[in-house]
Amino acid sequence: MGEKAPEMERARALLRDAHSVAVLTGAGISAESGIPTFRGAGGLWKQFRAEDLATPEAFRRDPRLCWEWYDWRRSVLSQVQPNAAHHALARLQRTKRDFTLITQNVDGLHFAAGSERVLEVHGSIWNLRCTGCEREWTDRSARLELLPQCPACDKLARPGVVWFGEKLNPNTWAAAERAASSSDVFLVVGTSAMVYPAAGLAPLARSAGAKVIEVNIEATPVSGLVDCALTGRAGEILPAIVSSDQEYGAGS
Ligand code: BV8
Ligand code: ZN
Repeated sequence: MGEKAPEMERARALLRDAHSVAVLTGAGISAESGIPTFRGAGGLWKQFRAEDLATPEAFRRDPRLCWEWYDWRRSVLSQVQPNAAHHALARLQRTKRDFTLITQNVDGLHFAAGSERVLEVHGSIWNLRCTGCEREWTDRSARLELLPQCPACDKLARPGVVWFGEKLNPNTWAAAERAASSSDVFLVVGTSAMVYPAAGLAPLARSAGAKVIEVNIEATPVSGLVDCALTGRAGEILPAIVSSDQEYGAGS
């Protein structure tokens, strides 16, 4: 750990002593599971960027191209596992009375690692939603029959995610804001902190009095406001700062 040791120790102590913890994760926490991040090197698909495809206009213009991207991502995700960072957060949740995991990721890897009640503020790639009757369902098949239709009304189905320009689910977002503003410690892991409103959660937590810890391989727009910036891979840092404390409520 070298020069990181004091900062790591500080982060470990902050997490250990916290009563209520909120965590925000982005694509960087899944990078070590082999999932390319949005803005990193592997973030392209064919010659498209996420911002070009993850929009209602792109879906309206060419639903098949949009679905081919999502179907490819689902097939890649169906072959990967959560990594040590996902598992460390699932462990941390079990040691805290008050813990909320907020993720921008749509990959479902936090659930696969055993985290519970995860707030998926940008939805889930495993959900489909009808463009006609709004019905939503989960389909975990690695490859979909394109173009998928609603089982109830036969209209075209879309990915159950939040696209750029679309509102986040109001209940999920309100829960995320509540968690951020009532946390003692707010942990931000693997996000470029560029996508709003999720990127506003760390400043919100800090203004409400939380200590903010950031884990990232590089500096981000929120690095200037955090109390503890840990530079490095989430898969290495999270297991080191999440002590294998007594599970909360165990033995009581
Ligand atoms: C909304 C789901 C309004 C789909 C996604 C100008 C200024 C401010 C805001 C805007 C603006 N113009 C437009 C907006 C709004 C827009 C926005 O913020 N745009 C950005 C690009 C400027 N936001 C929206 O449109 C949102 N909706 O505002 O609605 C509204 C209100 C009322 C009524 C109608 C509308 C909706 C945003 C949601 C978009 N959907 N995903 C899908 O996945 O297909 S966003 C997408 O980006 C993913 O969810 C992803 O998680 C998210 C954020 O990216 P990151 O997770 O941070 O990933 P990234 O690759 O960027 O960074 C990875 C990080 O990990 C890096 O920092 C890297 O260093 C680090 N890392 C890499 N490896 C590791 C690591 N860290 C640790 N360990 C490692 N090993
Ligand atoms: Zn329908």
